Amino acid sequence: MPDVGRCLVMGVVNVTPDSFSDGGQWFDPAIAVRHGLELVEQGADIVDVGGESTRPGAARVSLEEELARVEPVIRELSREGVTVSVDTMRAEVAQAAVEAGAKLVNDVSGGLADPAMPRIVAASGVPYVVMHWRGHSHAMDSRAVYGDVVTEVREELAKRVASVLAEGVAENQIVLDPGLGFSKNAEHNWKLIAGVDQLGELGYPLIIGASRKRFLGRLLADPDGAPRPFSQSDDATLAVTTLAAQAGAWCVRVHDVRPNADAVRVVAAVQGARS
Ligand code: PMM
Repeated sequence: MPDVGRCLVMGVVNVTPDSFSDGGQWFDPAIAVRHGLELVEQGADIVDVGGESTRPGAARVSLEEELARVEPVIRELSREGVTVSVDTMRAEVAQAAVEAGAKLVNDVSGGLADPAMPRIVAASGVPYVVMHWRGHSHAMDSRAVYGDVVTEVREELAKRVASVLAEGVAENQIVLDPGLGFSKNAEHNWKLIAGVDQLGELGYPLIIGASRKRFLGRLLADPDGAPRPFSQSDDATLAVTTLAAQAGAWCVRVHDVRPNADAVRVVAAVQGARS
């Protein structure tokens, strides 16, 4: 992974007809590749390519469909020299993606959806994002029940770490993610953002994905309570990026790259000025 002495920016390319905020926009492989290259021009360090929507309530796509969506895009972006990550819960997709040039596996299920995933990632040697997850899209909202969300997410992530290490993943491959919006309501998400430093105490790099999620739209609801549309929550995403970078996050996963890339550079400049 690029080591640039600041929080990294991961730009999102969802090659899906139905993703959370950008579903359908980059569904054509050539358009997805062009968008990935644009994100790099705008300052993305990593381009995250996904072929399965994880929005609440989404149905799963077949393995064949997911592969057909992501593989050509990953191959072409990698050929262009882009550092690509693959957003998948399937070991076979992760394997094909790494063979096509992906340099990171981003598994929103943290190895829970496909038991073969940790071994495949261990063999590949690439960094592995282990996200906090309590179940597939159809079930995730009903599992958003916590006493102390930061403590529980931290404990559940620690268990996932122990499990993937036992499967052969190396310590230095692991990146953790609290999984904002995945089996979490707005209050949980805010607590987790406030608790980034506590999650960092687990000793692994952290990635934070707040971009265009429902909790931002709810915070910014109009006086009648109608949530702000996703497309108008990018300034709020930027605020989360700034806070996360300041708190020591390793990477932020965002849709609107340029302002976030600017923000992490501002944070790095201020931190540099302090030391
Ligand atoms: N969120 C989404 C998809 N993949 N990966 C990681 N590591 N962290 C996240 O928070 C995350 C993710 C859902 O957002 P999208 O549908 O807008 O891509």
